[in-house]
Order: sequence, then C-alpha cells, then structure tokens
Amino acid sequence: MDTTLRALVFDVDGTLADTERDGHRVAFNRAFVDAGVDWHWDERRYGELLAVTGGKERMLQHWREVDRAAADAPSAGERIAELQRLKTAHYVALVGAGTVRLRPGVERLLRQARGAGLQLAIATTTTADNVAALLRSTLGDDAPGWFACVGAGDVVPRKKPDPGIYHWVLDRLGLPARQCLAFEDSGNGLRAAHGAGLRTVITPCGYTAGDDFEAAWACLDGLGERGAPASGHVGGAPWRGVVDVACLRDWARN
Ligand code: XBP
Ligand code: MG
Repeated sequence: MDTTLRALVFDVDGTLADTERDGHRVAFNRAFVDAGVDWHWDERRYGELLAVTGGKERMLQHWREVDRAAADAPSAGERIAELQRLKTAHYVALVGAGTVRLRPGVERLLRQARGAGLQLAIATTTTADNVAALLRSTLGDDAPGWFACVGAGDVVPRKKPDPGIYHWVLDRLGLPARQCLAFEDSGNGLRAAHGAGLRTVITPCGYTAGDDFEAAWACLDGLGERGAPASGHVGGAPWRGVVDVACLRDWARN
C-alpha cells in the first residue's frame, strides 16, 4: 500500500491561527450590535457554543436556547443568514487589519511543504471569504493560490465532526487518505479527519485544550520553530522537535 506523503490538509481556525476568542467572537458581537440583537457572547459563553461548528449553526443553537419559538419560526433562516453576512464582513475587516497572526511554525511548514512538492489543501467549517482574508493578510495576496483546494463552509451539507469536508477535499485532490496528513486543533476536527481515514496531527489551541484527542496520530503543543521545539506525543510515544517535511513523511509511512 503506497503511503507516500503527497498532501497536507489544514484546518483553519485554531490550527493555522488562534482566531476564535479575539477574531470570530468579536465579529459575532459586532454583528449583533449592527443588527440590534441583544446578544453578547463573552469568552465563557463562546467557549460553550464552540461545541457547535459553523457560525450559522452556532447562532441558531444560541437562539434556540434563548427563544426557542423565535428560532423555530420560518423566517429564522433568513435572519441567521443576514447575521452571518454582517459577521463575516466584520471578521474579514478584523483579519485584514492585521489583528490575527499565524501560529508558530505554520508559515515555515507551508513554505517548506510547497518547496518539497507536497500539495496543500484546506478543510474548514468557516467561509471561503474568511479563509482568503486570513491567508492574504498573513502570507500575502498570492497565498490562496498555494492551496490545491479549499474546502470551506457550506460546500458540504454537514459540518465537522462529519467527515464530509475531508472527503470533499480528498476527492478534489484525487488522493487516497493514506497519502495525506490532516492538521487540526479540536475534537470536532479530529473526528472529521479521522472519520475520513486521515492520520491527524493535533495542535490544541485556546478553547480546545481539553478536547478528546485519543484518535490523533500526533498531539503536540505546536509545530515548533528552530530554537523553540514543539513537544507532545507521536504514535503514542513522547516526542520533541520541529515538525518538518522529513518527519511528516515518516509519520505518513509508519
Ligand atoms: C471553526 C468554526 C467556524 C468559526 C466561525 O472552523 O467552527 O465556525 O468558529 O466561522 P474550523 P464561521 O476550526 O473548522 O476552521 O462563522 O465562518 O462559521
Ligand atoms: Mg479548528
């Protein structure tokens, strides 16, 4: 069975960058103010709601908890869609202003993987607009073109932990799961990637530190940088080092 590593598939929020607390959460709250909705998500409440992936699904979950009848009304879908449009505009502006930085080691690994001829892909529940804004603001205007495909948001009917987004990405890459590695930060993301058969490197972030990562191939505190190695476990054994293409090739093969 050919397990030659051909592609790296990255989750976005929490994996490429720590975007939730000071990015998405702030954008949601600004959208609520714009829309005259008396919701405000503090850090604790947002942490609870992150169990639901997808901003529209998250807002609907909150609405059901605070006013079930209104949330179940026929017009609720359009109201949620409008809130998501407002929120996405705020998020794109926040990211475009340079408020979000990539996690340590992410840019290094992306550039190294490109140089080594590996394909790059994205599998995320956020919107394509949010992905493009983050890539452009952190890596430059040509960065979206680094990725062979971007699986984002509503391209699949069900979001993570459903594996659909990873199946969608594998189909467009034209690769079997065994020739790819997934990079995720959350239990929902791990269930999605593992459910599609991909070995997964977990780098927990902020809200996801306490998630269940039992099914992960690797669970590390980051990707590491020269002089600042990452540490954690790989294949069940303690590991410390800098995640680079050479070790990823080994992790795909073993
Ligand atoms: C994280 C999510 C997203 C963001 C909000 O995505 O669950 O819903 O929290 O973004 P991932 P949207 O970790 O899969 O990158 O409002 O655009 O959904
Ligand atoms: Mg994530």
